[in-house]
Amino acid sequence: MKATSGILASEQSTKRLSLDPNVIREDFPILKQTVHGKPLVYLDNAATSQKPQTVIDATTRYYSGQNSNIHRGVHYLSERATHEYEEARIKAQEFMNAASSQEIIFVRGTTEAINLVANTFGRANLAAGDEVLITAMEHHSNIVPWQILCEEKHAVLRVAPINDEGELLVDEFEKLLNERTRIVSLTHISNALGTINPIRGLIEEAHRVGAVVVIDGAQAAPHARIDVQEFDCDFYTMSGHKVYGPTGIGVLYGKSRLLDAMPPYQGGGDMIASVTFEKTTYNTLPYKFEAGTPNIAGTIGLGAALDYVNTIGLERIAQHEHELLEYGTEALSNIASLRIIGTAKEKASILSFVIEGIHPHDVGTILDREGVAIRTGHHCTMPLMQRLGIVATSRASLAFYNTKEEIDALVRGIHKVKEVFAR
Ligand code: C6P
Repeated sequence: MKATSGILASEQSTKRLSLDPNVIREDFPILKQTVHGKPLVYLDNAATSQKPQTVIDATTRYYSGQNSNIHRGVHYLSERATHEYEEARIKAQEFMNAASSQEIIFVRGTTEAINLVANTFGRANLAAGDEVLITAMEHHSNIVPWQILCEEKHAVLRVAPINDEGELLVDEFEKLLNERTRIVSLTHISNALGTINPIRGLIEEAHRVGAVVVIDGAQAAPHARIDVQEFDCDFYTMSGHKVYGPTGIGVLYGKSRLLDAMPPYQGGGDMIASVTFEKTTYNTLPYKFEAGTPNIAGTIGLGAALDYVNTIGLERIAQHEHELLEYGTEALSNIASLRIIGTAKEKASILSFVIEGIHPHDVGTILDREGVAIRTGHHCTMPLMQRLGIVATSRASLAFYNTKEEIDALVRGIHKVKEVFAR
């Protein structure tokens, strides 16, 4: 195995309270490169975050020394792979503070997690005239599966509104809850705005009318402590690739009482207890929802990513990212004709903005020539863009390995964009 460097080495020698991104960056080989002759400034972490060497090593180790199918073989390699895969489930359970590892279902990511709930719980429990409540700031992954379900069941999709700052109007949300509300599905943190929703109170209100609550945690897992027991949510989703793990792996947490009662999602190997041509009985949790050979390497990589995040500590991550957010907000606020989109009081490290007279795609393209990677467009939140009266934004999204110097590079790049368009 590779010698320990970066955060792991420094953690072994001293327990730091504040976080030094320059130490942490040593663990991320991709960050050392130049792009168009400039040092890479990676500010597209909400789309996907970069991977520490320990995650890369864990997946390489699996393929070079353990590769085998799981839950099937009696041979050495299969037993090792199964052990590592199930260890990752325990790590995910601890990361989300789920009561049992049976409540941790491995899926491809948040998109699949929400589709799983819509297709199983939703299909089994929704009837004509029932309602599903979402919010105006949802990602398409938390809109379209419910639209499809409502169309099929002749149910009604309701949308709780937001204010111009990008905050959920909690009173309006509560007014929309009623005895027909079966499912409430909302994001913990908005990917386009950074708004942090007060999910604990919202879940409590939704439970008062007997609704089941799904929380889209795609943007929350890398930045905030997840405690599904404290939240008391019924389902919670996360994507591995946003929490420094591999792509193609994510987690659906569900209360075991609900998961037990739900029909399976996909049929195939591993999800069955017995099969005859007349009748199939299903496996116990969580395997009932994991049909076919899963993403074993990705799951093991996710386990390594969660270990890595725990080593740094979510409190320190949140503190550093908050400092970056404040620094970046002030720096961008001082740029004439730039408007920050999403100014919620409770906000994660996302800086979305528009510049008068300049299309976000042009901003992104010119910044790229400066080595600065941001995302531009509607961020898979077209209805949100409509609500805000814009078509797109430029979005810089920050991670714990980002530095104030990188925000300075973003600001210099934005000035360059403005110079180009002033000509
Ligand atoms: N948002 C972004 O750039 P998947 O693709 O399944 O891992 O996650 C989907 C998803 C669901 N909910 C929220 C709040 C999200 O932010 C995302 C992914 C990325 O903002 C890619 S569109």
